[in-house]
Amino acid sequence: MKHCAWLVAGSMLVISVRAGMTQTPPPPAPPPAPATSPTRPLPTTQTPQIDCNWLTVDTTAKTATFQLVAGLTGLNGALNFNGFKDGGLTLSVPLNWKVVIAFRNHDGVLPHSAEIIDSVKPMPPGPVDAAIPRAMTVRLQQGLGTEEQDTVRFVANKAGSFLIFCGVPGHGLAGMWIRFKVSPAEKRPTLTATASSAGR
Ligand SMILES: [Cu+2]
Repeated sequence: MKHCAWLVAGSMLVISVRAGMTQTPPPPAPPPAPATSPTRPLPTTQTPQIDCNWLTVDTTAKTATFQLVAGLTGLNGALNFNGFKDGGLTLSVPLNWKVVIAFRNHDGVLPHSAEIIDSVKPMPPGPVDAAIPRAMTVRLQQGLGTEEQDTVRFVANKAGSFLIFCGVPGHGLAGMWIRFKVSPAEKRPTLTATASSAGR
């Protein structure tokens, strides 16, 4: 699994790995020769890629800032967060870190929202109480319109496995959720692609 090389202590440096979010036709020329530097294996499927700019870590302030983009791609009728659906992306943070979720709705059609909820079955049909105080955008049910933003700030003061869930009715059920973990064992936040579970 690919891991982003998130910053080193105290600095706000973020190492960017450009990911192939757009699907362009293959070039007519043959594929280039392998690079001379060590490379990551090429993805063999059309799985979405993590952009390391999405997560910024400040180890001094113990703050994780996550750019959460609703409808980033057309995947799942744009019912996705950062191009992932059905738990395919997991943000993990150490217990008691501060979390800033910079939410933006990039969907040109539908409104979206986001909240951290308990991992419950079945998936709720609409907004429920947030699992962690203040871990929710405004207008959970109505959603935020195209390119509207909301910044959510909370302290990850509860260890466990949660969901980042769109509260607009039906969206979570349709797969518009990713995972959020709060771990007492982890030393720094991470963002990883995880197995999605559409039929969980
Ligand atoms: Cu939504």
